[in-house]
Amino acid sequence: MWDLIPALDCSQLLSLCPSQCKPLLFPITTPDPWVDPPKRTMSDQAFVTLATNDSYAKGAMVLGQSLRNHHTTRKLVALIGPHVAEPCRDALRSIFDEVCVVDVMDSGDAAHLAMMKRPDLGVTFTKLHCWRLTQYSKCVFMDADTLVLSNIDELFEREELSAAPDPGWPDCFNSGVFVFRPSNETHEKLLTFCGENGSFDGGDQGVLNSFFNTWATADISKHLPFIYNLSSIAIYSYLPAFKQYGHGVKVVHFLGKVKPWNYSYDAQKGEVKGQSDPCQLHPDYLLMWWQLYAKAVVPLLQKAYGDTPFSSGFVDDKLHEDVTAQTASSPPPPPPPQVTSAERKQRWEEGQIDYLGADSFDNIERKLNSFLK
Ligand SMILES: [Mn+2]
Repeated sequence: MWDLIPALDCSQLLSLCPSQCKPLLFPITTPDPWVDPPKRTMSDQAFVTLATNDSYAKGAMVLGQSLRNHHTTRKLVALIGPHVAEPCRDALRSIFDEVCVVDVMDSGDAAHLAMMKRPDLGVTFTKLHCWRLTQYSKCVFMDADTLVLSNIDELFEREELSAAPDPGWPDCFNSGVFVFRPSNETHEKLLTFCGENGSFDGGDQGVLNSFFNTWATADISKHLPFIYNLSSIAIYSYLPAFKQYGHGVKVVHFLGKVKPWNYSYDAQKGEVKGQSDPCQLHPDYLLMWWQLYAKAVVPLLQKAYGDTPFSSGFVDDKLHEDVTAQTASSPPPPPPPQVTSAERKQRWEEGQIDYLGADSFDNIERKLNSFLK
Protein backbone atom coordinates (compact mmCIF):
# COMPACT_ATOMS: atom_id res chain seq x y z
CA MET A 1 0.00 0.00 0.00
CA TRP A 2 2.78 2.40 0.86
CA ASP A 3 4.36 1.86 -2.52
CA LEU A 4 1.06 2.66 -4.12
CA ILE A 5 -0.09 5.70 -2.18
CA PRO A 6 2.65 8.10 -1.26
CA ALA A 7 2.32 10.93 1.17
CA LEU A 8 0.64 14.16 0.21
CA ASP A 9 -2.06 16.34 1.55
CA CYS A 10 -5.63 15.85 0.53
CA SER A 11 -6.02 18.74 -1.88
CA GLN A 12 -2.91 17.60 -3.75
CA LEU A 13 -4.19 14.02 -3.86
CA LEU A 14 -7.55 15.10 -5.16
CA SER A 15 -6.06 17.35 -7.79
CA LEU A 16 -4.36 14.27 -9.24
CA CYS A 17 -7.45 12.21 -9.03
CA PRO A 18 -9.79 12.04 -12.05
CA SER A 19 -13.02 13.94 -11.71
CA GLN A 20 -15.17 10.86 -11.11
CA CYS A 21 -13.65 10.37 -7.67
CA LYS A 22 -14.72 13.80 -6.55
CA PRO A 23 -18.15 13.95 -5.01
CA LEU A 24 -20.73 15.84 -7.01
CA LEU A 25 -21.78 19.01 -5.29
CA PHE A 26 -25.53 19.03 -5.52
CA PRO A 27 -27.37 22.23 -4.73
CA ILE A 28 -28.94 22.04 -1.31
CA THR A 29 -32.67 22.00 -1.54
CA THR A 30 -35.26 22.15 1.14
CA PRO A 31 -38.22 19.92 0.28
CA ASP A 32 -41.43 21.78 -0.49
CA PRO A 33 -44.27 19.94 1.25
CA TRP A 34 -46.82 21.04 -1.38
CA VAL A 35 -44.85 19.97 -4.43
CA ASP A 36 -43.28 16.91 -2.87
CA PRO A 37 -45.55 15.41 -0.21
CA PRO A 38 -43.70 13.24 2.31
CA LYS A 39 -44.21 9.51 2.12
CA ARG A 40 -45.99 7.77 4.94
CA THR A 41 -43.81 7.95 8.03
CA MET A 42 -42.62 4.70 9.56
CA SER A 43 -43.33 5.96 13.05
CA ASP A 44 -41.87 2.99 14.91
CA GLN A 45 -38.41 3.39 13.38
CA ALA A 46 -35.98 6.23 13.90
CA PHE A 47 -32.59 7.69 13.13
CA VAL A 48 -30.87 8.56 16.41
CA THR A 49 -27.93 10.85 17.09
CA LEU A 50 -26.16 12.25 20.15
CA ALA A 51 -24.89 15.72 21.06
CA THR A 52 -23.11 16.24 24.37
CA ASN A 53 -22.26 19.92 23.82
CA ASP A 54 -23.23 22.88 21.63
CA SER A 55 -20.59 22.12 18.97
CA TYR A 56 -21.79 18.55 18.49
CA ALA A 57 -25.34 19.93 18.52
CA LYS A 58 -24.47 21.87 15.34
CA GLY A 59 -23.24 18.62 13.81
CA ALA A 60 -26.47 16.91 14.85
CA MET A 61 -28.50 19.70 13.21
CA VAL A 62 -26.61 19.31 9.92
CA LEU A 63 -27.02 15.52 10.06
CA GLY A 64 -30.75 15.80 10.83
CA GLN A 65 -31.26 18.32 8.04
CA SER A 66 -29.35 16.11 5.59
CA LEU A 67 -31.69 13.21 6.44
CA ARG A 68 -34.72 15.49 5.93
CA ASN A 69 -33.36 16.81 2.62
CA HIS A 70 -33.14 13.23 1.37
CA HIS A 71 -36.75 12.57 2.36
CA THR A 72 -36.33 10.00 5.06
CA THR A 73 -39.61 8.36 6.04
CA ARG A 74 -38.35 7.62 9.56
CA LYS A 75 -38.49 9.66 12.77
CA LEU A 76 -35.47 11.69 13.88
CA VAL A 77 -34.32 11.55 17.52
CA ALA A 78 -31.54 13.56 19.16
CA LEU A 79 -30.13 12.51 22.53
CA ILE A 80 -28.50 15.48 24.23
CA GLY A 81 -26.33 15.93 27.29
CA PRO A 82 -27.45 18.26 30.10
CA HIS A 83 -24.95 20.96 29.03
CA VAL A 84 -26.46 21.72 25.64
CA ALA A 85 -27.70 25.34 25.71
CA GLU A 86 -31.41 26.08 25.52
CA PRO A 87 -31.28 27.88 22.11
CA CYS A 88 -29.45 24.87 20.65
CA ARG A 89 -32.18 22.62 22.02
CA ASP A 90 -34.78 24.85 20.32
CA ALA A 91 -32.96 24.62 16.99
CA LEU A 92 -32.66 20.83 17.38
CA ARG A 93 -36.40 20.59 18.10
CA SER A 94 -37.22 22.25 14.80
CA ILE A 95 -35.33 19.54 12.88
CA PHE A 96 -35.82 16.44 15.06
CA ASP A 97 -39.10 14.79 16.05
CA GLU A 98 -37.77 14.12 19.54
CA VAL A 99 -35.00 15.73 21.59
CA CYS A 100 -34.26 13.73 24.77
CA VAL A 101 -32.01 15.02 27.54
CA VAL A 102 -29.91 12.19 28.94
CA ASP A 103 -28.25 12.87 32.26
CA VAL A 104 -26.60 9.67 33.40
CA MET A 105 -25.75 11.20 36.79
CA ASP A 106 -29.42 11.87 37.51
CA SER A 107 -30.75 8.55 36.33
CA GLY A 108 -30.41 6.73 39.68
CA ASP A 109 -30.50 3.29 38.07
CA ALA A 110 -28.09 0.76 36.59
CA ALA A 111 -26.61 3.51 34.41
CA HIS A 112 -25.73 5.51 37.49
CA LEU A 113 -24.13 2.50 39.16
CA ALA A 114 -22.07 1.70 36.07
CA MET A 115 -21.08 5.36 35.83
CA MET A 116 -19.86 5.28 39.44
CA LYS A 117 -17.50 2.45 38.53
CA ARG A 118 -16.25 4.05 35.33
CA PRO A 119 -16.66 7.85 35.47
CA ASP A 120 -14.31 8.17 32.48
CA LEU A 121 -16.94 6.60 30.25
CA GLY A 122 -19.62 9.24 30.75
CA VAL A 123 -20.19 10.00 27.06
CA THR A 124 -20.27 6.26 26.31
CA PHE A 125 -23.03 5.73 28.86
CA THR A 126 -24.95 8.58 27.30
CA LYS A 127 -24.67 6.92 23.87
CA LEU A 128 -25.74 3.52 25.22
CA HIS A 129 -28.92 5.24 26.35
CA CYS A 130 -30.17 4.87 22.76
CA TRP A 131 -31.14 1.28 23.59
CA ARG A 132 -33.80 2.70 25.91
CA LEU A 133 -35.77 4.25 23.05
CA THR A 134 -38.22 1.35 23.23
CA GLN A 135 -41.02 3.36 21.61
CA TYR A 136 -39.19 2.38 18.40
CA SER A 137 -38.80 -1.18 17.14
CA LYS A 138 -35.62 -0.51 15.20
CA CYS A 139 -33.21 2.42 14.95
CA VAL A 140 -30.12 3.55 13.09
CA PHE A 141 -27.63 5.39 15.27
CA MET A 142 -25.51 8.02 13.50
CA ASP A 143 -22.72 10.10 15.05
CA ALA A 144 -23.24 13.87 14.99
CA ASP A 145 -20.10 14.12 12.82
CA THR A 146 -21.72 12.24 9.93
CA LEU A 147 -23.43 13.70 6.85
CA VAL A 148 -25.98 11.93 4.65
CA LEU A 149 -25.60 12.31 0.87
CA SER A 150 -28.64 10.30 -0.25
CA ASN A 151 -31.64 8.46 1.18
CA ILE A 152 -30.48 5.59 3.41
CA ASP A 153 -33.82 4.26 4.68
CA GLU A 154 -32.85 0.84 3.33
CA LEU A 155 -30.63 0.46 6.40
CA PHE A 156 -33.78 -0.44 8.35
CA GLU A 157 -33.87 -3.74 6.46
CA ARG A 158 -30.76 -4.76 8.42
CA GLU A 159 -30.69 -6.38 11.84
CA GLU A 160 -28.93 -5.55 15.12
CA LEU A 161 -26.00 -5.12 15.21
CA SER A 162 -25.18 -4.03 11.66
CA ALA A 163 -22.29 -1.62 11.04
CA ALA A 164 -19.48 -0.93 8.60
CA PRO A 165 -15.87 -2.00 9.20
CA ASP A 166 -13.58 0.44 10.96
CA PRO A 167 -10.91 1.71 8.53
CA GLY A 168 -8.22 1.36 11.20
CA TRP A 169 -8.98 -2.26 12.19
CA PRO A 170 -11.52 -3.80 9.83
CA ASP A 171 -12.27 -6.76 12.14
CA CYS A 172 -13.90 -4.15 14.37
CA PHE A 173 -16.98 -2.24 13.29
CA ASN A 174 -17.04 1.54 13.40
CA SER A 175 -19.69 2.70 15.85
CA GLY A 176 -20.40 5.96 14.01
CA VAL A 177 -23.27 4.32 12.09
CA PHE A 178 -25.07 1.20 13.32
CA VAL A 179 -28.46 -0.52 13.22
CA PHE A 180 -29.90 -1.62 16.58
CA ARG A 181 -33.10 -2.74 18.29
CA PRO A 182 -34.00 -0.72 21.38
CA SER A 183 -34.47 -3.01 24.40
CA ASN A 184 -34.27 -2.27 28.11
CA GLU A 185 -32.82 -5.74 28.61
CA THR A 186 -29.99 -5.12 26.14
CA HIS A 187 -29.40 -1.71 27.71
CA GLU A 188 -28.99 -3.25 31.19
CA LYS A 189 -26.65 -5.93 29.82
CA LEU A 190 -24.56 -3.30 28.04
CA LEU A 191 -24.28 -1.18 31.19
CA THR A 192 -23.27 -4.14 33.34
CA PHE A 193 -20.75 -5.20 30.71
CA CYS A 194 -19.40 -1.67 30.45
CA GLY A 195 -19.12 -1.20 34.23
CA GLU A 196 -17.28 -4.51 34.63
CA ASN A 197 -15.07 -4.57 31.55
CA GLY A 198 -14.61 -0.90 30.68
CA SER A 199 -13.70 -0.08 27.11
CA PHE A 200 -10.52 -1.16 25.33
CA ASP A 201 -10.40 2.14 23.42
CA GLY A 202 -11.89 4.35 26.10
CA GLY A 203 -15.09 4.95 24.12
CA ASP A 204 -18.31 3.37 22.96
CA GLN A 205 -16.70 1.64 19.98
CA GLY A 206 -14.55 -0.51 22.26
CA VAL A 207 -17.50 -1.46 24.46
CA LEU A 208 -19.81 -2.26 21.56
CA ASN A 209 -17.21 -4.35 19.71
CA SER A 210 -16.51 -6.38 22.86
CA PHE A 211 -20.22 -6.84 23.53
CA PHE A 212 -21.28 -7.67 19.94
CA ASN A 213 -18.16 -9.78 19.56
CA THR A 214 -19.33 -12.06 16.76
CA TRP A 215 -19.85 -9.20 14.29
CA ALA A 216 -16.63 -9.97 12.38
CA THR A 217 -17.40 -13.63 11.77
CA ALA A 218 -21.03 -14.64 12.31
CA ASP A 219 -23.24 -12.99 9.69
CA ILE A 220 -22.04 -11.08 6.63
CA SER A 221 -25.43 -9.34 6.29
CA LYS A 222 -24.48 -7.35 9.40
CA HIS A 223 -21.49 -5.87 7.59
CA LEU A 224 -22.73 -2.62 6.13
CA PRO A 225 -21.04 -1.56 2.90
CA PHE A 226 -18.35 1.02 3.43
CA ILE A 227 -20.40 3.63 1.52
CA TYR A 228 -22.59 3.94 4.63
CA ASN A 229 -19.68 5.15 6.76
CA LEU A 230 -16.89 6.64 4.66
CA SER A 231 -14.12 8.48 6.47
CA SER A 232 -11.35 10.62 5.00
CA ILE A 233 -8.67 8.31 6.37
CA ALA A 234 -10.01 5.55 4.14
CA ILE A 235 -10.06 7.84 1.08
CA TYR A 236 -6.40 8.74 1.44
CA SER A 237 -5.13 5.31 2.41
CA TYR A 238 -6.70 3.62 -0.65
CA LEU A 239 -7.27 6.25 -3.30
CA PRO A 240 -7.85 3.84 -6.24
CA ALA A 241 -10.74 2.25 -4.31
CA PHE A 242 -12.24 5.68 -3.69
CA LYS A 243 -11.83 6.40 -7.40
CA GLN A 244 -13.69 3.18 -8.22
CA TYR A 245 -16.46 3.27 -5.60
CA GLY A 246 -16.53 6.84 -4.26
CA HIS A 247 -19.42 7.98 -6.47
CA GLY A 248 -21.74 5.67 -4.53
CA VAL A 249 -20.98 7.13 -1.10
CA LYS A 250 -24.11 7.67 1.00
CA VAL A 251 -22.72 8.67 4.41
CA VAL A 252 -19.57 10.66 5.13
CA HIS A 253 -18.06 10.38 8.62
CA PHE A 254 -15.78 13.23 9.70
CA LEU A 255 -13.60 10.98 11.87
CA GLY A 256 -10.72 12.48 13.79
CA LYS A 257 -9.94 15.26 16.18
CA VAL A 258 -10.72 18.21 13.90
CA LYS A 259 -14.43 18.40 13.05
CA PRO A 260 -16.19 20.47 10.36
CA TRP A 261 -17.38 22.95 12.99
CA ASN A 262 -13.75 23.63 13.99
CA TYR A 263 -13.23 25.32 10.61
CA SER A 264 -14.78 28.63 9.65
CA TYR A 265 -16.70 29.68 6.57
CA ASP A 266 -16.69 32.68 4.29
CA ALA A 267 -20.34 32.80 3.30
CA GLN A 268 -19.73 35.51 0.68
CA LYS A 269 -17.13 33.50 -1.19
CA GLY A 270 -18.57 30.11 -0.26
CA GLU A 271 -15.18 28.95 1.00
CA VAL A 272 -14.18 26.92 4.04
CA LYS A 273 -11.33 28.57 5.95
CA GLY A 274 -8.67 27.08 8.18
CA GLN A 275 -7.24 24.60 5.70
CA SER A 276 -3.76 26.09 5.32
CA ASP A 277 -2.29 23.07 7.08
CA PRO A 278 -2.58 19.76 5.26
CA CYS A 279 -6.25 19.09 5.86
CA GLN A 280 -7.59 15.94 7.38
CA LEU A 281 -11.07 16.13 5.94
CA HIS A 282 -12.07 15.80 2.30
CA PRO A 283 -12.46 19.42 1.10
CA ASP A 284 -15.55 18.75 -1.04
CA TYR A 285 -17.45 16.96 1.74
CA LEU A 286 -16.34 19.67 4.17
CA LEU A 287 -17.77 22.28 1.82
CA MET A 288 -21.04 20.34 1.57
CA TRP A 289 -21.28 20.32 5.36
CA TRP A 290 -20.78 24.11 5.54
CA GLN A 291 -23.20 24.82 2.71
CA LEU A 292 -25.92 22.88 4.47
CA TYR A 293 -25.05 24.46 7.83
CA ALA A 294 -25.09 27.98 6.36
CA LYS A 295 -28.34 27.52 4.48
CA ALA A 296 -30.48 25.49 6.86
CA VAL A 297 -28.96 25.58 10.36
CA VAL A 298 -27.70 29.14 10.88
CA PRO A 299 -31.19 30.65 10.31
CA LEU A 300 -32.55 28.34 13.02
CA LEU A 301 -29.77 29.33 15.42
CA GLN A 302 -30.32 33.03 14.66
CA LYS A 303 -34.00 32.63 15.46
CA ALA A 304 -33.31 30.65 18.64
CA TYR A 305 -30.61 33.01 19.95
CA GLY A 306 -32.44 36.23 19.01
CA ASP A 307 -30.33 39.17 20.23
CA THR A 308 -27.92 36.96 22.17
CA PRO A 309 -24.60 36.62 20.31
CA PHE A 310 -23.47 33.12 19.38
CA SER A 311 -20.59 31.57 17.47
CA SER A 312 -21.83 30.88 13.96
CA GLY A 313 -18.39 29.93 12.61
CA PHE A 314 -18.66 32.48 9.78
CA VAL A 315 -15.50 34.54 9.17
CA ASP A 316 -17.38 37.81 9.63
CA ASP A 317 -18.68 36.57 12.97
CA LYS A 318 -17.28 38.60 15.86
CA LEU A 319 -16.70 35.37 17.74
CA HIS A 320 -14.94 33.54 14.96
CA GLU A 321 -11.60 33.85 16.77
CA ASP A 322 -12.85 31.10 19.07
CA VAL A 323 -13.20 28.75 16.13
CA THR A 324 -9.81 29.67 14.68
CA ALA A 325 -8.19 29.23 18.07
CA GLN A 326 -9.69 25.75 18.41
CA THR A 327 -8.38 24.76 14.99
CA ALA A 328 -4.95 26.20 15.68
CA SER A 329 -4.72 24.25 18.94
CA SER A 330 -3.87 21.05 17.04
CA PRO A 331 -0.51 21.97 15.45
CA PRO A 332 0.88 19.78 12.64
CA PRO A 333 3.75 17.45 13.60
CA PRO A 334 7.27 18.93 13.17
CA PRO A 335 9.06 17.97 9.92
CA PRO A 336 11.42 15.03 10.53
CA PRO A 337 15.13 15.19 9.51
CA GLN A 338 16.64 13.26 6.54
CA VAL A 339 15.80 9.58 6.92
CA THR A 340 16.12 6.26 5.09
CA SER A 341 13.27 4.88 3.02
CA ALA A 342 12.31 2.40 5.76
CA GLU A 343 12.38 5.08 8.43
CA ARG A 344 10.35 7.36 6.18
CA LYS A 345 7.72 4.66 5.74
CA GLN A 346 7.55 4.13 9.48
CA ARG A 347 7.19 7.86 10.09
CA TRP A 348 4.44 8.08 7.49
CA GLU A 349 2.63 5.26 9.26
CA GLU A 350 2.95 7.19 12.50
CA GLY A 351 1.46 10.25 10.83
CA GLN A 352 4.76 12.16 10.56
CA ILE A 353 4.79 13.22 6.94
CA ASP A 354 7.61 15.23 5.36
CA TYR A 355 5.45 17.47 3.20
CA LEU A 356 8.30 19.75 2.19
CA GLY A 357 10.99 17.11 1.69
CA ALA A 358 10.92 13.48 0.64
CA ASP A 359 7.11 13.37 0.68
CA SER A 360 6.79 16.60 -1.29
CA PHE A 361 4.19 17.07 -3.96
CA ASP A 362 6.68 16.86 -6.86
CA ASN A 363 8.03 13.50 -5.71
CA ILE A 364 4.57 12.15 -5.20
CA GLU A 365 3.21 13.42 -8.47
CA ARG A 366 5.98 11.56 -10.32
CA LYS A 367 5.02 8.37 -8.56
CA LEU A 368 1.29 8.81 -9.02
CA ASN A 369 1.77 9.56 -12.72
CA SER A 370 3.44 6.19 -13.10
CA PHE A 371 0.20 4.36 -12.25
CA LEU A 372 -2.73 6.81 -12.44
CA LYS A 373 -2.87 7.11 -16.21
MN1 LIG B 1 -17.66 10.18 14.84
